[in-house]
Amino acid sequence: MELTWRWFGKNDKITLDMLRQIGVEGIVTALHDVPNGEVWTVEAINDLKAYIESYGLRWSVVESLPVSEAIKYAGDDRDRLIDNYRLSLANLGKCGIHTVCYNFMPVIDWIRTDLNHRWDDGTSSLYFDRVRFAYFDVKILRRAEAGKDYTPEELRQVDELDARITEAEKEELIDTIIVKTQGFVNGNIREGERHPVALFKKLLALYDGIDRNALRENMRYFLEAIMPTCDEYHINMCVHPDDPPFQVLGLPRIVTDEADIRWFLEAVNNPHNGLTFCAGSLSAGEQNDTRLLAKEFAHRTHFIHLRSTAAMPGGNFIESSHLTGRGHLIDLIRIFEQQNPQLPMRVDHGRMMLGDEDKGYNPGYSFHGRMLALAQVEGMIAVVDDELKNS
Ligand code: DNO
Repeated sequence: MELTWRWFGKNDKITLDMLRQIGVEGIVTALHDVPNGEVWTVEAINDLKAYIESYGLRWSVVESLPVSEAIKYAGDDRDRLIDNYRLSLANLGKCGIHTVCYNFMPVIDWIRTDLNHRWDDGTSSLYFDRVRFAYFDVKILRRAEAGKDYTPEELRQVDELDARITEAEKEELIDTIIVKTQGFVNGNIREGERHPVALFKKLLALYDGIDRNALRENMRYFLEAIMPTCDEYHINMCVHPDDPPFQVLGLPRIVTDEADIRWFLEAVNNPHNGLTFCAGSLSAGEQNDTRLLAKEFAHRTHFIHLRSTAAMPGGNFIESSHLTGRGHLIDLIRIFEQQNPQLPMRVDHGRMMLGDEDKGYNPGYSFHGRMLALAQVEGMIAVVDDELKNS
């Protein structure tokens, strides 16, 4: 595996100098300043690429080239936006960047309810609490159909929480779900947005009447339209699974499990239409066994995210150590090293530890925590490679 690292551009407090020292080979990044839907120019791509290369590193993967909302809900200007997307892909290809990660999640990218869930040892991880999420849905968004999505027991706990939650905690929950986790990856909502709940409701309304089938058709339309460009410029597209991999807020989610993955790979059966194998996202779904998924889909995987989760009672989950949990990273490394040892891999998220807390890093993207995870993963890879050599 190529050891890569998600780096957020020239303003990232974690510098390329630091990354070179800890053994990173490839960079995963995006033109974060270009608004969603606008074309990534050859000049802008080459400028960032040259900067990365000046540190002896390479720009291995784009994460993400965002798919505008209007492409996902089939708005009036989707064809114009798809044309822009194709131009960006062509420009990336001309600059020698051939792996592009994206997602097809409506409105909201990944979801967590707590960014600082403490472990006994004093470190912290990201956490998803189903009752807190239900609280956000039922009591803060007040979504009309929300009651149907939760069990009577969950709704009882929501009421119980309502009796004791403080205004500050409510603000924090809103900030976590809509702003902090989204601002840096999703062009819909920016840090500093003054009315996030109102804006969020408007975005949700764009998907009224769009069910899983409609969203699937919109994904097929998008993929069919971009594949000729991918063929011409040798671009490997790799969709990121939905995180967490289940339906939320009445929105359809269509990259959640084996059947979903098989569907989009077969719907547009072109090797350039592939998957980002995110072990963390997939393992948060109780229906998923990451080892079976990796065996089935390794041949269409273009990019790997190594992270693990531990499922907790009641549908809650925590991002666990990379050595434990339902990600089964050792087994995944065995499968992928045999299938294609060149694949780019980044460790995804890490704990907050040893002073990461006050640096203002994007949630999940700590320095020490990810460095520790990278070292653990490198160790696993070395053992697996040794096994393979001697087998
Ligand atoms: C969060 C990430 C996601 C991912 C995008 C890819 O940490 O895993 O935001 O980058 O969904 O498009």
